[in-house]
Parts: sequence; structure tokens; C-alpha cells
Amino acid sequence: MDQTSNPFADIGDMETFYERVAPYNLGCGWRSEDRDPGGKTYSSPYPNAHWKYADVRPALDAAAKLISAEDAGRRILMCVNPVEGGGKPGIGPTLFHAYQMVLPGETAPSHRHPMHALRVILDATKMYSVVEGEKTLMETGDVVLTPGGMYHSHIHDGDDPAYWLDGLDAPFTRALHLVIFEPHPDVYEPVKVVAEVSPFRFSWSDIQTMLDKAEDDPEGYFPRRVRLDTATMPTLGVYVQRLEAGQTTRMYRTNANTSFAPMQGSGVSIIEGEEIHWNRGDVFAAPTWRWIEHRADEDSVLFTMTDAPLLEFAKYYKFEGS
Ligand code: GTQ
Ligand code: FE2
Repeated sequence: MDQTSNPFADIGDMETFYERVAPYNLGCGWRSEDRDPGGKTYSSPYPNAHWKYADVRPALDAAAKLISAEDAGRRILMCVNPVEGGGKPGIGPTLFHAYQMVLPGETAPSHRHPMHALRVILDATKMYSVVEGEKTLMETGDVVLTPGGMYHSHIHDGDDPAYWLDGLDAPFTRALHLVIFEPHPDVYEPVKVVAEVSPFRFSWSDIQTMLDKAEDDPEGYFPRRVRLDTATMPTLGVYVQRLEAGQTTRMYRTNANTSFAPMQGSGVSIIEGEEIHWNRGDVFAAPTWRWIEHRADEDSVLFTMTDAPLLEFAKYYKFEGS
């Protein structure tokens, strides 16, 4: 390059350098505004947020009076973490929760998306999930999977409104700019089989059987915790854990993002010193690297969703015990 065509020749000061380098889409590693800050330890900007079923359920009932049956598939209230600067739906950078309500007789049009999704059924009878043409029951206490890329819809044959908690990896998909939403070409997907047993359904009674056999963790971090097989949804780690009234778990922290949703009982969790008093149907978030401990006030079952498998895949995962 000859001197006359070199725009960086004869620069006498930094300001001129920044002006000249700007058109080349280059960032300067020595300038703090160009760098990712990166502290000495993990920290998340997300607060330890908590959503209470007692607040959300009447809000859904009010929404049902305003939102028609055609929109029933979208009658959701999304958990938006009150992160500074304005949150997008999501409890953190990877995990999303929403509460959904369906009235008797309503059906949700079939659709698919890359996001992996699951439902924790809070109150429903004779509710059905249809995944890739397979119809399965979805009742109170069940955990039902709708893996990414599979068409899914639901049918409500019961007599009372149905309520559940959705869990998705949507903020992660959004970060990758891969969110798409494809309606089924036939609107309602035809039911091909009615499955009594499905890899996509963990019934409440299956969950109890698994918990009855669950090991007591001698280290005390995860006593009687069972991982549900969600191999079809590899971004999400899904667990259920049984805690007896009065039982306290040993404090730990992990750089994974975690959500907890009590399926039974009540208690308090201490997330980085903050007490979260929870009841059945609530959901609360423990972002990256916060100390976590639980104390059950009644016999309880805690549902947990975590992005730890994603971190393990990337070899980012860290755990520290107290
Ligand atoms: O379970 O597939 O809360 O597609 C929002 C959009 C859940 C789901 C939501 C969805 C789903
Ligand atoms: Fe969906």
C-alpha cells in the first residue's frame, strides 16, 4: 500500500485514529466502550424474580373475558423479568415461562417452532396435548413436552378452565435469531393415535413413583431430586424434587440459569440472601451464580428447569457448594 492511499498514515492523535478506523467496522480492544466488560466473577443483571399463581390466575380469568376463543392458543401471560433497561419475555437470557389458560371446548391451532417447550399442568382435567398427531392426556400435576420442530396443539374436553405453566428456551432461540412460528397447514392437526403412555408425558403418578425411588443426596444439595428424560429437548434440564416439611437443602451456586416452580406445598427459598416465599403454582428465577437454598414449610414438590445442559455442552458449566 503506497503512502498516499493509506488512510492511517500520518495520524497524530487518537481521535483522528478513531474517526479513520470507524468505516472499517473494527473495534478497539483498548477502549472500554468497545469491549465486553467481564468482571472477575460471574454476575447476571437479572433480579431474582418471583411470579405468584395467586396473582396470575385471576388475571388470566379476566383475560378470558376479553380474549376470544380464536385467540385461545395465545391466551398467555408471559413472565417478564424486571431487568434494568426493560425486560423481554423471559426469566433470564435462556429460559421463558408463561401461564396459559384454556376454557372448556376451546382448541388451540396446531403450530411448530424451533423452541423446545414444556408444560407443567397446574389445574386441568380432560385436557389433551396433540404432538405430531399423538394425543395424550394432560392433567393436574403432569409435565408434558412439546419438543422443538414438532407440530403441537391442544384440546379441552373438560368442564372447567385449564391452567398451566409453559417453559421454553425461547430467549436463547431469540438470541440466535432463530425464532420462527409455522402454523399447521390444516390449522388443526389430525389425531393419528391416542397414546396411554408417551415419552412426552410424565404423569403426576409417574412423577410420584420416580420420587418414591429417588436417592437421598448425602451431600445435601439435591436431596431426592429426579431428572426427567428430556433428551428430545437438549437445551433444557428438567428436574422434580421432593422436600419434606421442615427440610432444608444445603446452599450451592451454579453459573446456570434456573427456574423453580413448586408443584405441591409451600416454603421459602433463599436466593443470594433474598427470601422468596412460595406456594404451589408460583415460579421464581435464580439467575447465574446466586447462592440457592430451599426450606419446605409443608411436604413439597419443586419443579426445576435449567440451562445447565447447554452450559455443559459448551464446557462453561460451574458448580460451587457451601
Ligand atoms: O408451549 O409452544 O407460552 O408456542 C408461547 C408460545 C408457549 C408453546 C408459550 C408457545 C408455547
Ligand atoms: Fe407452541
